Amino acid sequence: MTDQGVRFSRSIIRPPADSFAEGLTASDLGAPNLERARVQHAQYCLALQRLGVTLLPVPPDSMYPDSTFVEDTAVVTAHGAMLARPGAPSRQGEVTTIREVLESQYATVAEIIAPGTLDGGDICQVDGHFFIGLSHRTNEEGGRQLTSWLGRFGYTTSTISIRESRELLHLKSGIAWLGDRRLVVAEALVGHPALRGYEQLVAATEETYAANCVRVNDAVLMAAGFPELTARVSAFGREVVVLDVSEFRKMDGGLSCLSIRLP
Ligand code: CIR
Repeated sequence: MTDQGVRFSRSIIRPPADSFAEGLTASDLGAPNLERARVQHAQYCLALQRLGVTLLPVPPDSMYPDSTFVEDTAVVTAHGAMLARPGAPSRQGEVTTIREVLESQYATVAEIIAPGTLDGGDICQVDGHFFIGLSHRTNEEGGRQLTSWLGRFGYTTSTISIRESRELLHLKSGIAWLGDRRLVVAEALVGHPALRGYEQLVAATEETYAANCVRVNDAVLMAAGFPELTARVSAFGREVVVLDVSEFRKMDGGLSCLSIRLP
C-alpha cells in the first residue's frame, strides 16, 4: 500500500472552550479572540466535511483551555488507536473524553503510560512509517512505547529531535506528509537523515508556520497568509484549501492540531 496517512473518513474535533485564552502559549501575537476562534474552527470543520470527512465532535471543556488542540491526545492508524499522555501536565486530563470517543470507533484502545509522555502533534505518519518527534512534550520512553505498539502492525519508526529548535513546539509544527513521497519541511529540519529519500518542499523561515499543513483525501489544508508555500503546494495539482487559523496560532496551535483524523 502506498500513501497511507492521507485518506480519512472521520475526524475528532473539539471547539474552543470559554477558557481558550488561558491555554499554554509562548507566542507574542497577543491574546486570541474567542468569537473569531470559534468562527475559524467552524470553517475548519466545514472544510473537513466538504472533503468527505464525518465529524466526531467532543463538547468544549473549560477545565482544559488547550483541549481544542485534540491532535495531541492520540495517535490513530488504520489498525488501531493509542491514547497519548501529553507532556504538559495541564493537558493530561484531556485524554479522558477522547478515550470514550476512540472506544466507540475501535475495538481496543492502547495507551502511553508513565513515565512515558507523548503528544500526538509529535507523530507524523508517512506511508507505513512514523516519524516520532522528541520534543519538550514527547520523551524517549513515550517514543519507545509507541514504536513497540506500532511494530505489532508492521509499522516502522524513526526519531527526530526538535529539542534544539526554538520555533517548533511539536514535530508537526515543522513537517507535513503530502503523500506521493513528498514532505513539506521547515528549514529547521532540512538535512535530517530521517528525511532522506523523500522529496522535500522547504518552507522559508518566514513561512515556517505554514509547514503545518494537512493532506486530507484529495486536498491539502493550508493556513492563510503564506502565499509562497501555498503556491508551491498548489503546483502539485491538488486542491489547496486555505483556512484562517490566526487565533489558534496565538496559542501555538496550527491546522493539524485541531483534528484527530481517522482512516
Ligand atoms: C499547547 O501548548 O499545548 C497548546 N497551546 C498548543 C498545542 C498545539 N498542538 C500541536 O501543535 N499539535
